Order: sequence, then C-alpha cells, then structure tokens
Amino acid sequence: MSILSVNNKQKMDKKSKIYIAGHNGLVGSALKRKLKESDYNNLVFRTRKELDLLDSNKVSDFFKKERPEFVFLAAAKVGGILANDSYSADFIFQNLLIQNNIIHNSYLNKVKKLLFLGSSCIYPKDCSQPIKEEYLLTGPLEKTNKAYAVAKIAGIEMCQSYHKQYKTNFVSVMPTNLYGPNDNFDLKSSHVLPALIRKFHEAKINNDKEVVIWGTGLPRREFLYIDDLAEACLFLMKNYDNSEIINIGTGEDITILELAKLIKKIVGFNGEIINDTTKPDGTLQKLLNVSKINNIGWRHRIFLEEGLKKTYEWFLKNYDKISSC
Ligand code: GFB
Repeated sequence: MSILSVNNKQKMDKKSKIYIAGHNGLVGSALKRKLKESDYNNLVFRTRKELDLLDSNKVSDFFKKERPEFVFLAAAKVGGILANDSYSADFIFQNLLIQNNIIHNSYLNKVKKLLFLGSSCIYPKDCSQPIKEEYLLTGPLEKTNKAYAVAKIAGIEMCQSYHKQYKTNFVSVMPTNLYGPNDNFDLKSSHVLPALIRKFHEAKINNDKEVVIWGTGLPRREFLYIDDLAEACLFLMKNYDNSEIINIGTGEDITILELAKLIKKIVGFNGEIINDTTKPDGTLQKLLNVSKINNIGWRHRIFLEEGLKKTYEWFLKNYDKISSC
C-alpha cells in the first residue's frame, strides 16, 4: 500500500532546495548543522518573527514564493510532562495548525518529499515494550500528553492520507526522547534531561544539600542525542520512501533515578537526590523497537554518557544566556 516508486529526479541531492521548519529549535538546529556539514547548501529558513507558522495565509505565500523541493517539518510546540499537562489546549491547537499549514502547502506546491517529525508519545500508554510501529492506535494514550499525541497522530494520518489520495512522498518518523545543544533548560517547561542538568549544576554552585526530582524516579525513558537524530532524518530522507511510520531511537532505556545519578556524577554534585511525588510520573516505560530502522542501515552512534557530557559542555558555555531567561 505504502511504498512509493521514486525516480532520481525526485531524490534529494546537494543542490536541492530544502526548507527546515523550526530551524532554531533542538531538532531543527541539529538538522541545519548536519545538512551544512554534508554540503547541502541550498537551505531555506524563516525565524518565527519572519514567518508565523500558525498563519495559513503567510505559510501559503511563503511556499508559493520559495517553492522548496524538500521539507523537514521540525517546527512544533513541545515541552516536558508538566508543560504538556498544563497547556494542553496550546499544544493541540498550535501543533495541528503548524502541521496542517506545512503539509497542505507542501502538497499544493509539489514538494518532492516531506519528513514529518512525530514523537514516541503517540503510542498507547500501556503497550508492550519495546514499542513496535504497528502498536499505533491499539490502546488508550497517556493522559499527561494526550493533546500533543493526538495532534501528532493527526499529522501522521495527514501524511498517509495525502500519500493515498495524491501520491505525495510524505514520511512520518517517530523519535524517542531527544536531548542535546539548544534544548530548553527552563525548569517549568523542559524535559527531564535538560531540567536535571540545570538542577544539579545550580545545586553544585550554590552548595545545596539536595536536588529534587519529580515523581518516583521509577519510569523508564530512552534518550537519543540530537546529532544522531539529525543523521537518522537525513538517512531516511534519502533512503525511506514509505508512508508507514518508522521509529528512531537507541533501543536502550534507563530509569529516571539512574539518569539523575549519572547526571549528578557528570556535573560533580555531592548531595542527595529527593523525590517530589506530587509531580506526575507519566508513562512508566517508553522504549522504542528500532529493528526497522536498524534493518535498513541506520544505528545510533552516541551513547548516553558521551551525549550527556557534550550537552553539559554546551550548557556551561551557554549558561549566562540560559540563566537570564
Ligand atoms: O521528560 P519528561 O518531562 O516527559 O519527564 P515525558 C520524564 C520523566 O522524568 C517523568 C520525570 O516521569 C517526570 O516526572 N522528572 C523528574 C522530571 N524530574 C523532572 C524534572 O525536573 N523535569 C521534568 N520535566 N521531568 C514527554 C511528553 O513526556 O516526552 C511529550 O510530555 C513528549 O509529549 C516528550 O512526547 C518526548 O517523557 O514523560
């Protein structure tokens, strides 16, 4: 049903005009770095100020004017467990609008291929682990991020429907929890990994006795360094022409408490770790089955400890900016 036969003219090459939606975010900035490093220099971006992706007319004008051939759809409203839970209306509204605008205008303007970034939270809360692509829509979602997950599922369905009806080559990829340079380190809205880097660092410089982590520390998460994700996206843009979703991850997970202990060691904090169980745990385990992407030739290269060290280095270099926000 879903494999497309793609001729060479439809394939991305070094001269192709490529639009990265969301180029200043965690994912988009890594994609931009990776594409530039790989000599793809015909890149198009717009800052949020220059192009409001929530504005259908402006997105339509942008596509008509720029006519990109390839699109990486990395723009999204994202956040950690508390932000998702507290601002679910914003998460569903903004994500639906952004992806509707970009996917529909990509179709209207004959984009050769679009890569839509989903998330591992699209899978049912209690599905068996590691999570295979086929488990999508087989059970209820985790409630803390249901609004975001439903928006991402709508994006997948949209890519598949446009493929079915209009024969577009729109591919949906499902990354696991991501981290690295340019992440959001704001303690209220960030994901766990950048939050813990900041908490342990600030506790160390303030000589605090303890660091508080949310929830029981028992949930398990899989973490993928952002440069690996960027490499996987480029690999799939070149090698995967299929509207069936595909997971991107490491296939390895750890508990939040183990993560906290690892970050504590890397940062060099000597105090205690305390749990705040008034905060939600979310899904108990979220580990992707990555056989599909491994079997077509991609595997992650940066292991967690190395990725954490690189991220902490970046954090230290950018701490003045981070702490002033
Ligand atoms: O990364 P995180 O916010 O999101 O939280 P999810 C993962 C786990 O870490 C939860 C715990 O069990 C949190 O309670 N945790 C411990 C903390 N300390 C902290 C802390 O200081 N900050 C944060 N943020 N968490 C998100 C979804 O789920 O994952 C999104 O809400 C998206 O929709 C994203 O899919 C990848 O992994 O639970």
